Amino acid sequence: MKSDLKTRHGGRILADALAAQGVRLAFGVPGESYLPVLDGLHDLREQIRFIVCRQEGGASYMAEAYGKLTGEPGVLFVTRGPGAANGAIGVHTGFQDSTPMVIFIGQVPNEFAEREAFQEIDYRRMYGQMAKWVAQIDRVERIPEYVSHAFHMACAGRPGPVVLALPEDTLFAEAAVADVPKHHTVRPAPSPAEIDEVRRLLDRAQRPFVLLGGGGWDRDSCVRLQRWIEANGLPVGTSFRCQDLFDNRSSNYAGDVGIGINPQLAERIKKADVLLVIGARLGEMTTSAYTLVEAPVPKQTLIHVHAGAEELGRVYRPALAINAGNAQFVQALERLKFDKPAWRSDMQALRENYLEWTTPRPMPGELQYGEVIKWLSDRLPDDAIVAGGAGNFAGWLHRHFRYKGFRTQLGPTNGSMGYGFPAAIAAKLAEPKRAVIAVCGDGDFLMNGQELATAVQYGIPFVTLVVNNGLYGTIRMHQEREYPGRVYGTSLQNPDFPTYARAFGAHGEVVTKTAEFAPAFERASASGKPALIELRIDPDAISPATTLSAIREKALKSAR
Ligand SMILES: Cc1ncc(C[n+]2csc(CCOP(=O)(O)OP(=O)(O)O)c2C)c(N)n1
Ligand SMILES: [Mg+2]
Repeated sequence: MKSDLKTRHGGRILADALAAQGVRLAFGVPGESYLPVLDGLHDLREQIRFIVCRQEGGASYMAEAYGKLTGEPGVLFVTRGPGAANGAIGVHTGFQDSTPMVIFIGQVPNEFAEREAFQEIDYRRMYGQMAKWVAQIDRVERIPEYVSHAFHMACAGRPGPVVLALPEDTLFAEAAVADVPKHHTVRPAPSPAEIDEVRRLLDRAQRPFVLLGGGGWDRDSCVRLQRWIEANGLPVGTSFRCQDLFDNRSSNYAGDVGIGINPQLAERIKKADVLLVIGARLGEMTTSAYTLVEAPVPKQTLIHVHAGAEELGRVYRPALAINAGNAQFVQALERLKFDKPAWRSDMQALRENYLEWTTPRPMPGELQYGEVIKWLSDRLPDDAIVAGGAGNFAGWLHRHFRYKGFRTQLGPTNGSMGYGFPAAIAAKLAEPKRAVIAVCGDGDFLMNGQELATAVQYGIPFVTLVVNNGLYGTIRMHQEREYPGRVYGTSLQNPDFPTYARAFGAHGEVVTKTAEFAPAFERASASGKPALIELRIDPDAISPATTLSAIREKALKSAR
């Protein structure tokens, strides 16, 4: 049979393997270490679009965002050593965010291995803690097998990144091998006995709370779960930066359980008798540093549902641990029915509190950033994708934006700066018909501002907001609290952002007053180009809840 197969070089075998896995988009920065792959991708350019980026950090965030948005592995190509080092940020993000990704890295030829040859790194050691699996393909004829294994591994159980290193000789070598069909996504289902136990525990609950989060969700499961939760009158929250798993307009939605959590919601979660957690790991950000749920034995009766068996019992000893995929669990849950008037009245109180908590309050300065977010939340189409990064500017987004459906939010749960802008590029490439906006800080944006060149090169139109306070504001806030008045290393001198955007061929605007925002946004959207709007806010407005001066005063007072 083998004689029927065409001989191909390793790069072409790899490109064909990606096409067989259903890959449509890949991101990367080229290197001489993987020229045969570029040659293979050249042959398949009608099937797979290779998006060439300006820095591997941006490219790796794009691959991560693609994986997060579509549920299919985001594919990244980086060169050895330096490329691998730059690209690590998206891999770390993908790991903590449970995002399926497959990362291909060039490698020195096998004949030079272990000499510390030019740009040589042992990727098994380098990526050991940030990837589900790291391997090196030493034989050209095994490329299809390794790629199939990598795609299975990235999607199975708790999704995550997989790294494959490609020694140069493997790519230049030729072989006649068959392709492998597209991977399956393998996730466990709950047993009938486990679902009976869920019924028993919920049936005696007076103050239950449902918490959704983590990776491995799909649109259908979110819609069905919402229907089930609404029919049964349960209150629900979402874990840190997973706010789009439940329509925030639903009267069952009580808010996000993340940084800067509504204190009343935090209290309510602490006092829940049964906590049904679906898909969330219950990480540090979601548990307010392990205070909402005590480790290792929670006060609440914890029902923890997670697709990764290794996550169950890792921090918390649940009353009931169920190893199941979200879709499989939701399907089984639909068989249960409850009629508890007490749950409904509790839910209504939580909802009223949520509505009050998320109403923007006045902040110092002429530009009311909270009102801008509310305006966007009210005006953008329901399926618009909002990509955010890390920094205090994101606090307004978390609090005042209402996410209306699955994958309308892209954010780094590992708190990694520089994410929003490249994530928005990937989102617009993956979903060209949907509106996309990026919300960035001034520090955050410039970590990957160079990808404006990529957005312009590929003609990707979306609007980016850069919230400029001239500060690494988050760090300044902590600095003023811990060492009041001793400001150091947290001030920024910024470029003129609209001019910077225009230099790349993008549209640029600055907004200094609330009323200027709507017309600026309309102009930016109508430009048909990548567009940047700088929002110049008062640096004292450090969060939706307080000011820098108030933090400093309080810290000084308690020091006296
Ligand atoms: C890659 C990375 N580097 C550093 C940090 C630490 N850090 C967290 S927030 C922050 C400041 C963010 O500044 P900016 O984007 O201007 O947002 P602001 O807090 O001012 O709203 C820093 C430096 C981080 N989270 N990620
Ligand atoms: Mg800032």
